[in-house]
Amino acid sequence: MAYKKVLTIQDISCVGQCSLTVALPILSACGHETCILPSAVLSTHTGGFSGFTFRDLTDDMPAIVEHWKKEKISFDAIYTGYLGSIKQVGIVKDILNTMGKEKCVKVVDPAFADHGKLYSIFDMDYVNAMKTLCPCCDILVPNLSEACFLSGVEYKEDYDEQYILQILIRLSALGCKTILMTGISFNKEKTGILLYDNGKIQRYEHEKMPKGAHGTGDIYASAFVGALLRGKKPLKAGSIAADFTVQCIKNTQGDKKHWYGAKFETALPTLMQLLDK
Ligand code: PXL
Repeated sequence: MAYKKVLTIQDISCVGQCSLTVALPILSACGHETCILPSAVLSTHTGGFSGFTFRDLTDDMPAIVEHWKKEKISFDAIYTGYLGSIKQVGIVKDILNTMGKEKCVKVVDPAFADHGKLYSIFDMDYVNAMKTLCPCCDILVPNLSEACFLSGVEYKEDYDEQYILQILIRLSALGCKTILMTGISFNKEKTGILLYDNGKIQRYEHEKMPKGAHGTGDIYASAFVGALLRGKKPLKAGSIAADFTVQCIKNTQGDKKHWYGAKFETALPTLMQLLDK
């Protein structure tokens, strides 16, 4: 198996099982060297905790990247998630454009909204800045809320295929080459992922969980990148990531004290099995 070097850029939420505390172990478990560039350090994530601390690391980034350039460090894949500021989006754009090896796989998870609402620190200026990353990545991995904010289509919970197609066409117009949407459901029983590539749509349906868990977008995107770098095709990598995420939610359900994240660690053996299939 090829040994890949991946850079992931997202925050460190010290407590809360999201962003880097999820991406690093999942990508490592998939067998990849995982380098990190923290976008911010927070005491906890922002979804349900109050009074969290937030240290924006935007100003540290240029010197870190300069050092890497001097050391001739480059990456087989770059995967970005929750970022700390609008200024940082510009720095990340430069990283996507300059720090990849030839054939570097670039995955952008917009990571700024859920359930039709922006996460607490973000506003429409941030959404507009994120649009500028769309042409710089190979695969955009938005949930429905992020896809709506980026495309300017109103968020709905009840929708049909035409509605999703309209979103995909508008996202493509922003310069997205391939789009992998998660949590797309056209009926009550099932949900699934949808891969849009050059006007072609492929889908994978899976079990719909009655209740999600915080951080599952990061779990999904990390497992997707991990599987992709193991040589899986995008739809297969997406289906592995989806099945793993469902298992993470199942392993967390029923534990009321664990409201802030998913116990993804307990499902890593499932991920290993899915990768070997
Ligand atoms: O899981 C996305 C995420 C990442 N990082 C921080 C967050 C959130 C979602 O709320 O608050 C800090």
